[in-house]
Amino acid sequence: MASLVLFEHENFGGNSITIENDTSNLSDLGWNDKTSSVKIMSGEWQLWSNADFNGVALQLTPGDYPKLTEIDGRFNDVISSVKAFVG
Ligand SMILES: [Ca+2]
Repeated sequence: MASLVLFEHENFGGNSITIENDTSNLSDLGWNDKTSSVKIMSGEWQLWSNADFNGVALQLTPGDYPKLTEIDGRFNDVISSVKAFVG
């Protein structure tokens, strides 16, 4: 099963939430526009800036990403939906 953990602050700080299913609107979990760092536990994931898998996306493989803005400067507190990528 694919899973990832979203963190409120950089370097895996603040609150966190583990997600194992495609989530089209993180608002449903009280987690819209909050994520600043991510751990991809398994699978590949697309992290979208808007709900319903719209906007701009980051696609990440398993690993630790302590500062999303180092990957893409637009990605501080913008993630609104996440989807496991099936290649
Ligand atoms: Ca957003």
